[in-house]
Amino acid sequence: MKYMDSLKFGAPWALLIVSIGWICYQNVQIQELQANRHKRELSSNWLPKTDDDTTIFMPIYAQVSKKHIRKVCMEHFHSFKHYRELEKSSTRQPSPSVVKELKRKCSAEVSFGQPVLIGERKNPEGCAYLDGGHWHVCELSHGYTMLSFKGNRRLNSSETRAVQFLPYPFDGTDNMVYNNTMWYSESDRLIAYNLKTEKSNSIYLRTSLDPIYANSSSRLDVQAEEHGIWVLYRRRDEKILSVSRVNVHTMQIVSNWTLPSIDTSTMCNAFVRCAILYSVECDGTVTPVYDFYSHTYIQGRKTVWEGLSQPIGNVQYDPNSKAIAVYANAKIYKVPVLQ
Ligand SMILES: *[C@@H]1O[C@H](CO)[C@@H](O)[C@H](O)[C@H]1NC(C)=O
Ligand SMILES: *[C@@H]1O[C@H](CO)[C@@H](O)[C@H](O)[C@H]1NC(C)=O
Ligand SMILES: *[C@@H]1O[C@H](CO)[C@@H](O)[C@H](O)[C@H]1NC(C)=O
Ligand SMILES: CC(=O)N[C@H]1CO[C@H](CO)[C@@H](O)[C@@H]1O
Repeated sequence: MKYMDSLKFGAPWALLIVSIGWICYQNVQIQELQANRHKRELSSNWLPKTDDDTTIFMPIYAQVSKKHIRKVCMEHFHSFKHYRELEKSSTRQPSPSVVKELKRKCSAEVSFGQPVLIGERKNPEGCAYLDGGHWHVCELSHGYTMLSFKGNRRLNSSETRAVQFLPYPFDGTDNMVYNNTMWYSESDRLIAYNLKTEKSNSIYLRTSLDPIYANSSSRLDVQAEEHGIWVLYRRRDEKILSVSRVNVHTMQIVSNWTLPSIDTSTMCNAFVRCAILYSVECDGTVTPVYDFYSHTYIQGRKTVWEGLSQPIGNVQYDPNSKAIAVYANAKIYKVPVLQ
C-alpha cells in the first residue's frame, strides 16, 4: 500500500497510469501462470511431465492485496480487462458477468431447422463450406482446388464463380472458409490461406493419424464461430479429444481443452456454435455436449436432422450467415439456425 500511496501523492499522473497498467498486466500474468500451473496439474494424468515448470515471480505489486488490484483494474482499465477476459486461458472459470457478456453475442438457446438440399456434386466424398453468401466446394478429401459459388442458386445450377488453387494440398473434409480465409489441415499443419490476398500462415499440430470421426478421412476439424476459430483433433498416439482455440489474426493457440468423456470415433461429425460443442451422430442426431466457457459437459436437447444422405462428410457452422453447411454423400445441405 505504501508504494501506491507514494505514487498517488508524489508522482505525476502519467506514472500513475503506467503503474496501473503494469499492475493490471502483472495481475493478468499471475492469473495466467496460476491457470497454466493448475492446468498442468490437471492434465498431468494424460501428458508426460515437462521440465519447464513455471516459477511464479512475485513482483513488488503483489504486496498490494488481490482485491485491491482487481478494483484498480476494474476502475481504470475496464475495457482492457474485459478484452483480456475474452482471451483468457480456458482453465480459469470466468466470472458469471463475463459468461453473460459472451453469451449476449450469441444465444446458446437456439433450435436448428431441418436440412434444405441446395445442390448436388458427383463424388460421394467431398466438402462444402458456407462463408456469408458464398459456397466453397471440394471434390475429394485430398486436393489443391476449391470451387467457389456465389449464392445457393448458382451452386444449385453449378455456375462456378472461381476455381481456387491452394498453395498446399488440403487433407480431409472438415476444413472451412471464414471471411475469405480457408483454414485447413495438411499433414501435421493447420494452414490459413487468404483466398483474396493469397497470403498464408500455419501452425504445427501433431494430430493422430487416425481419422477423428467415423466414415471420415479428416485428422482434424476446424470450426469458426462467434468467438473465434476452434480446432478439434486428437493428439498423436492419443485417443481423447483435444480442442484448441486459435486467434484468428495471429494463429496462436489461445486455450486448450482435453475432453476425455467425448468419444468422437463413434460420431460422424461435430461443430461449435456460441462456445458450445455439438456432436452429430451418423444418423443425423445433433446434441449439445460441452460448454467451453463454463467447462461443463452438458446434455442438451437433441435435434434429429431428417433425410440426410449417408455418410456425412462435413458439418460446419458459419457465423456470418448463421447457418450450417453439410456435405453428405455428394449432397449439399444448408441448415438454418433459428434464434
Ligand atoms: C436444386 O435444388 C432443388 C431443391 O430446391 C433440388 O431438388 C435439385 O436437385 C437441385 N439441383 C441440383 C443440380 O442439385
Ligand atoms: C468476419 O466478417 C464479419 C462480417 O464482415 C465481421 O463482422 C467479423 O468481425 C469478421 N471476423 C473477423 C474475425 O475478422
Ligand atoms: C496448447 O497446446 C499446444 C500443443 O500441445 C501447446 O504448444 C500450447 O502451448 C498450448 N497452449 C496453451 C495456451 O495452453
Ligand atoms: C456409409 C458408411 O460408411 N457408413 C458407416 C459409418 O460408420 C458407421 C460406424 O463406424 C458404420 O456402421 C457405417 O456403416
